Amino acid sequence: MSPSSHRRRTASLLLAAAATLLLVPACSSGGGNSPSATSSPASSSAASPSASTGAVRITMKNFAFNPSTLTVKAGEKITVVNEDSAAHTVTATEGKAFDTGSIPGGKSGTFTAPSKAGSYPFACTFHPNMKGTLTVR
Ligand SMILES: [Cu+2]
Repeated sequence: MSPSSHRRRTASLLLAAAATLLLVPACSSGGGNSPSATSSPASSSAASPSASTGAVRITMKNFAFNPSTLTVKAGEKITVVNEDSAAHTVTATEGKAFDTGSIPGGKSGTFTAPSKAGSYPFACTFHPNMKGTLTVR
């Protein structure tokens, strides 16, 4: 009767710490103040008038969803970009409403919003503390 299950938990904590260490040196850009003296051009119609498809996007970075809460239209396609080195998923926590499956680090995936209006909590199946909420209207 030895409680050996405790060892497993310690091992996974070590893994998580190692993954965090791997992530740290990734951010090397920045560079402080860039001398952008250009005043924003007035009346720039930069955004294309049509092409609203695929505009909704979730980025995964530093083990978090960004944005973590978002509102989309029913059946809208959502692009998921994984900027971490670890794999992530976007998985509905209730009712299997949607699931991207595993998205490897540096890759992207898509899923389709449910056709029924409501609030859909989601999480990463690998990192359950990565959470968000998708609202369908
Ligand atoms: Cu994850």
